[in-house]
Amino acid sequence: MNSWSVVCLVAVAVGAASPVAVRAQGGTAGPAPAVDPSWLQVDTVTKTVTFQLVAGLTGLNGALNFNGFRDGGLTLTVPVGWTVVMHFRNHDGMLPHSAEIIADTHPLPTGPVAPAFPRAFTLRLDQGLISEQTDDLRFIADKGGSYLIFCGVPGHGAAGMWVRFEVSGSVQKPSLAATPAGKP
Ligand SMILES: [Cu+2]
Repeated sequence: MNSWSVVCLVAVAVGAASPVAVRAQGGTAGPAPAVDPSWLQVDTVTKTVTFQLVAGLTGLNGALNFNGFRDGGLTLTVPVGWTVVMHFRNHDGMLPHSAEIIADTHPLPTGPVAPAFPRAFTLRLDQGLISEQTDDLRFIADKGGSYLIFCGVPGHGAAGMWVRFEVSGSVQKPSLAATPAGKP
């Protein structure tokens, strides 16, 4: 490559950088969220699954998301009978958030409802936990079925702040996967 073409490439790269950066900050069509395998830890001896549940991980949906996913776009599946530990953390610098496991219902509740399993909810479900506060959900997934991980702060869940939680009698190991977003 001669020196002239190097100069041209640099000029193109610099010229392209600004509009791309502006679009990314606009946030309407950011990159598709990715599942981070480190969010899930599986202990097959004690049959315990530990999940890092992060409210407002990204700016998606005005930070009304869990781990960067909204409207059921992420599904945690666990075998029936396993112990589930969710380490909840609110990463949103602006809004309080909470989390609870609820039945898969439509329409979505507008605020906190009874959890589907005992202790399957964070403190201050209604008011939410403020930025960088943490709490643990710990329960036994002893009933098969489809559930939601839902933010109980009024309006948040209905605005898309929920992902899916499946308790399955036909899987041997927990898994975490991106799933089609949509209404429950
Ligand atoms: Cu919330």
